[in-house]
Amino acid sequence: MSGSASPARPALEDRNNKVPIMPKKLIPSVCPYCAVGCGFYLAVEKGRATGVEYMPEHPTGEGSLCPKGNAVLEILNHEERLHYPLRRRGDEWARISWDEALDLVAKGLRKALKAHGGRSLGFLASSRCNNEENYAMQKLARLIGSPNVDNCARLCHSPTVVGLGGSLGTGAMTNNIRDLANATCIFAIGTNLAEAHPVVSRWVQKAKDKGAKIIVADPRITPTSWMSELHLRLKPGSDIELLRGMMKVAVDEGLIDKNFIANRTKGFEELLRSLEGFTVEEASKLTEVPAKDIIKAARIYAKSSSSALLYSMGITQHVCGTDNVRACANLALICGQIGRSGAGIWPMRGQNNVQGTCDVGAIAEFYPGYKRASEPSSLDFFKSAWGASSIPSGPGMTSTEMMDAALDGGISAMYIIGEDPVICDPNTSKTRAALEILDFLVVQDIFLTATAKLADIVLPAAAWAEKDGSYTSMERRVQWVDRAVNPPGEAKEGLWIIREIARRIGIDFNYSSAAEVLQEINRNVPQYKGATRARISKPGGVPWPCPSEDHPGMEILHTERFSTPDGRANIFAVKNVPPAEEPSPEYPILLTTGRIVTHYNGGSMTRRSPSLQELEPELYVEINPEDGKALGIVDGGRILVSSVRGKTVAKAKLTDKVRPGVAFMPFHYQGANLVTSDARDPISKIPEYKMAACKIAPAE
Ligand SMILES: Nc1nc2c(c(=O)[nH]1)N[C@H]1C(S)=C(S)[C@@H](COP(=O)(O)OP(=O)(O)OC[C@H]3O[C@@H](n4cnc5c(=O)[nH]c(N)nc54)[C@H](O)[C@@H]3O)O[C@H]1N2
Ligand SMILES: Nc1nc2c(c(=O)[nH]1)N[C@H]1C(S)=C(S)[C@@H](COP(=O)(O)OP(=O)(O)OC[C@H]3O[C@@H](n4cnc5c(=O)[nH]c(N)nc54)[C@H](O)[C@@H]3O)O[C@H]1N2
Ligand code: SF4
Ligand SMILES: [Mo]
Repeated sequence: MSGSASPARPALEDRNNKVPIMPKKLIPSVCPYCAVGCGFYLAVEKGRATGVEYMPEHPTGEGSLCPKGNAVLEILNHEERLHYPLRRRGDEWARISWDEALDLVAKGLRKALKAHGGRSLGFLASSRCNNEENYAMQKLARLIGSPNVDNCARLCHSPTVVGLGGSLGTGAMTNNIRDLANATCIFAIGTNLAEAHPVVSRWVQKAKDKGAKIIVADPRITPTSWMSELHLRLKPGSDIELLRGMMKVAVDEGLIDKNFIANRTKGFEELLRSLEGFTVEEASKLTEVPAKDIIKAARIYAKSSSSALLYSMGITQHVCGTDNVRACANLALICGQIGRSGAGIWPMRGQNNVQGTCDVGAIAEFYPGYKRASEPSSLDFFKSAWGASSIPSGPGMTSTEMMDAALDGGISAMYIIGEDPVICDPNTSKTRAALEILDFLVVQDIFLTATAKLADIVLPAAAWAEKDGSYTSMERRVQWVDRAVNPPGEAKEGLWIIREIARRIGIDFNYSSAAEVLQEINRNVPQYKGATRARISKPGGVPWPCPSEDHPGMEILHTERFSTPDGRANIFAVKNVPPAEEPSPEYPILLTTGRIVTHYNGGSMTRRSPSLQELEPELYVEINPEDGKALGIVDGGRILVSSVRGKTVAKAKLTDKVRPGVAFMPFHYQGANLVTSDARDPISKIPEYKMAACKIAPAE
């Protein structure tokens, strides 16, 4: 394999062996946290990672890293990393050998298979792991006969995959991150990029410095809204009304792009009909945003020469998440703000490899390359590609549906890689009960997470810098990372583990390296055809679609035609759906959850990272001082937050950043999701993390 920066190293086959010990060396790497995909160098001395050095030539980060990226070594070298396979007996853990562990896993999965068939098995792939591991994982699931393979995109951008995919033909970011600097208006709705994607805010700032207008739609005051000149502080869950109000203004004031609508879209007439009789005043009443601000936002967005629309969890994590996404697409389409430099839709994706995990088919609705799991032609293609006599048709169960199915007996065994549903799924009591009732659970992680603690077998995995493989960032950039150091103890590369389990179940996975799996991805995922290892090893890699080895990869999508079958974008006339849960006299506060800059998701890594943990050590809830006064809550006091599902203790932070009647809680700590709602969007099956009715009282 050519093009790699590091010396020839042994393949998976004989990987008991180690990376040779060399004097200090800088090895290119990619941040293992979020989907911005910043690059840096790992300084490796005597086989140990000793420093992080900046990579100014990286096209996205240009050398910058946020606090999490800067602190990666605190977790890579952490003393609590899993070192050995573990077997649980009651509350006791016993260290076992790899042979024993792999035999037990194969036995557990085979037993479920024999008793209840392939469809009784559930697989959670990991958006924290590389494309090669995820490709192997979904292939294993499907070769066993289970269509039930999913990943954490279910909890964040499944509405993008199905909603934006339906509108534009491709459910991915239309432009790249650098291109934000070319926008003259940036409309960020339901996304707090200054905290969740800090390095992206550099590009927003560059646009702003050149005079771009920044509009933020978020119920809360956030570091992102501080960057804006217009903050639409809408009522949570009213985005469709806001977007309809803006579209109504654009239509009435003749700000729409008639040529674009006529030549490149369909469905506009129906949208027009759905706006008949709707007024900005009504939108204002429903959203609690002043009518003049809705009008101002619409004018700026529609008139600007190139407007970027950015969105994420404030849009997707609702029972109407898919329709919210479609409404965002509608606004961009009728204003012709898509398919050009600076104009497009930027879904701000979450995990370092959530884009790639979906691309390579570790998702319930799709085989690799977004081939529909329900289409016979997809099955024919992969039967032939994999030399399989039968593979299951889908869609399989989503991760959220697997938990329900575990409770009613439809799923009896699960294999979870790099996900922590006990902390991250909504309604923790239910999740916990679902995982506890399984006949067999195996968890593969780098730490002993709350989820791993429920497993029968825990498998210690290598972290990103300890294995080879590729990661696809939110801007569709496929980037290769070489193994820089050895995993701790007996921890193994995920691909090796999956391969050995497959072999013990009688599936002949004979991959000798991640590079070999990438070659199979190049063959079977059309978007990745030219994304060969040599090409994606340079800083910044190559963006997909990359249809051939001499193609540079596409930075901007939909310039001439959309990727729908007829080349036209679909405008869907959508109407708002009320949240599943509204405040009531007993539960009068609307609780919304989300992120803070210092912590990351379930916190298995950042809460072990001393420099990050000391900044925000414990679970807190932001409450408006007016509510605080009425409820007898003081700033810094202990409070009890409860919903119909459960309760948790936290610290109160009294602040005007949230409006009266609304409270905000970061979910990075044990306990937050005891309270949240598991109501789901019927189309994408995403949970409504952003809306739960709760009551708050002093803890004593
Ligand atoms: N520091 C940090 N960075 C991360 C992560 C992390 O845990 N920590 N996680 C990564 C992952 S997996 C993801 S998916 C991304 C997510 O990144 P974001 O989507 O930016 O994160 P959130 O904080 O969940 O939600 C964004 C905003 O939506 C607002 N919001 C809530 N309800 C509504 C509503 O009804 N309408 C509107 N318009 N806005 C609303 C919230 O107030 C919040 O400010 O971040 C990634 N980056
Ligand atoms: N209340 C509330 N809850 C939410 C959200 C919200 O906004 N509010 N957001 C949701 C969203 S958007 C998401 S994406 C989910 C995230 O849900 P999860 O994906 O479950 O969250 P993470 O904490 O990122 O879990 C990833 C796990 O992978 C492990 N890991 C890291 N690197 C590796 C590796 O190389 N190999 C292996 N095997 N394991 C590894 C980590 O230790 C960690 O345990 O949370 C969701 N939960
Ligand atoms: S912005 Fe994301 S990818 Fe970049 S350093 Fe921070 S966490 Fe890592
Ligand atoms: Mo996410």
